[in-house]
Amino acid sequence: MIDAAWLPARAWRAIGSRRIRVTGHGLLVDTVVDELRQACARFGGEVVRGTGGDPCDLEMSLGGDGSLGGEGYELSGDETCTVLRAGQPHGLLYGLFHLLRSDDSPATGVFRPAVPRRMLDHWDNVDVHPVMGQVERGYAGGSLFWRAGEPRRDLARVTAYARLLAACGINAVALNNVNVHATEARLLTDRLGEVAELAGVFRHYGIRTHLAVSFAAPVLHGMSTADPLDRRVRAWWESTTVDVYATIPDFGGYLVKADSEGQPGPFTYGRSHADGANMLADALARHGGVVHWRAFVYNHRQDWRDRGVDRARAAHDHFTPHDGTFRDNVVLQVKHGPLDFQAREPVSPLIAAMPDTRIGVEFQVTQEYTGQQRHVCYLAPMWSELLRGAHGPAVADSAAEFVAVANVGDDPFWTGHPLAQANLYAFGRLAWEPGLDPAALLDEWAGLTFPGAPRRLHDALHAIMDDSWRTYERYTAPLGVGFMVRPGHHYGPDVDGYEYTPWGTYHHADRDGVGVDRTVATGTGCAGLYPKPWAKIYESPDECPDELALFFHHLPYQHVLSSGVTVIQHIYDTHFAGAREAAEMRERWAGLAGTVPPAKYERVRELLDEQVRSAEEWRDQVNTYFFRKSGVPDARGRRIY
Ligand code: GCV
Repeated sequence: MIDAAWLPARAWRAIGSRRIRVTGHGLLVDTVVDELRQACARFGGEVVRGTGGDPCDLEMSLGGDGSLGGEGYELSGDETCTVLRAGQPHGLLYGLFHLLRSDDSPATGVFRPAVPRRMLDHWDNVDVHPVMGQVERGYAGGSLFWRAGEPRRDLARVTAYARLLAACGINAVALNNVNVHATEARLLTDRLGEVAELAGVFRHYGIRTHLAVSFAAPVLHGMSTADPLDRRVRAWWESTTVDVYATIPDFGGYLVKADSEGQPGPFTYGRSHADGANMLADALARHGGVVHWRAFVYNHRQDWRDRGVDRARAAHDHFTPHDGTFRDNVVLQVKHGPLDFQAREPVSPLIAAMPDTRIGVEFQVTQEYTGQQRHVCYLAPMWSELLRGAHGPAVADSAAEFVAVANVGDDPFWTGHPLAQANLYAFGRLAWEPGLDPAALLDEWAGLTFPGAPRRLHDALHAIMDDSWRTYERYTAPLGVGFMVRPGHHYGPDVDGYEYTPWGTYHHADRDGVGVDRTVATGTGCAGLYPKPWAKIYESPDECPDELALFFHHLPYQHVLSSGVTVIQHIYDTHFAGAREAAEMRERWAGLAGTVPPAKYERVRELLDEQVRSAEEWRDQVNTYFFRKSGVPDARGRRIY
């Protein structure tokens, strides 16, 4: 059984009961017609093709002067007839899903995506990796694409997935893990047929397929070097790329993690990231392909005692010297924060610092550091803050495209935690329109996922999910300092877990204070990498937003935050509050029996038990740690173990 997620049959009632005319031709027009025919077969409507004949309630056509662009569409009409017009078939597909999520009276106007590419990266392995499993940082079972080294033969699930992605606006996928092991490297060559098959499925929903490749691919295929300036290496990439396009004419391009966490890269040959990315870009250019070159580059063999080295600066320091030197078909893919997808980080200083480079901003829908799809953690409010620039430069102002690490697998509910589906949906929708309101998106997702559900279900979902990211933040690492997770798998608390390791992720707590001094005056200087006014704001402990206080400053426990509470009291208060809120979520959910399908209800119920347990564990470990370090008792006299 494949869960219909946000495309259940019932959601099509309003569309499927109409008389609909579709004009235009092409693969995606056929997809639209198929969708409509299935809906009409169920709800009594009718689809006619071509012009002429009796009037219809819904008219869908291609045409116009090109102003709608490749994916835009226009909705107009009156009570008797809705008119959907698109310049290209993609627009008809997106217009159709717009109608599906609107109630009876869709907003009229012109709709276009904010960015041309809205992409999901899958960290799927072909073989089961001994430590990372089938999907690296996957919390929803196995891969949709491979199982124990073999391609999955039944692609019905991939078809259903492609349809879900199109319905939220995604138009590109990378199939495999950016950590490219030997077997995955063959996807580019003798296992390319597997990629072609998957690309064939995604194509029907307007989604282009990309592949993560190893920078050392030429070496893995028998050459003596992968030097990007070596003529023979360039020729290898060119001819390999010709073969790729002969097999998959609409192939999207290559995704590369180079010189990062042990992956090979141009540094081996004394070359720069620009040399490496541009070589691949040259091989792809004449086919219309792009390189996504990841900026997640830092020293993971740090001496923890060396306070001058700062992982949060690393991507900025590596890449800004290359601004303006990347080819036009290179997208520099930058994680939204300078560390690694923590529940709270400032915006990466790199994002606004490369005006002459195409920046793709990477989010993490898979909940590696936000509860691993065992905790409810609706991430749209976090992404929305980053996009709008609530506490730093607005990501939406600098991003040329949006990418996210996917959270799906072969789990019956796609995402392990059924409510984590909302994160995938919301990412797609925010990538299309970054200004969307997270609470409105939750309504949209819930309206589609639970059509006809009573108001009290919607109210409860808001009560449980709207603030769930802040709840998670409250019971985990405080005030933007990050990490404090168990090394390796990253689930659950371990305050000093990464403190004396080479990974560069520290909180520097001692008996007097906590936090990382990233000021220009006395610290690593990271605060100074931001544009005005943020550099000045972050530099000052009094002006720095409380949320980021310990990211930028090492503060005494008795420092008073702008909220009026001391750092130590903030730690106690938020941890008690966060654990209590998790328990309240569980109570809310308990009242919903009978309003959602029993299997979903039960799965969420079980996971909320784990969330409450884990939140209490976080509360106790963090509070105890800081009580012991600081010796300062809780001002409200609560019990700290
Ligand atoms: C795919 C973090 C994760 C790794 C991941 C890496 C990356 O370090 O823990 O699993 O590797 O980010 O984004 O490349």
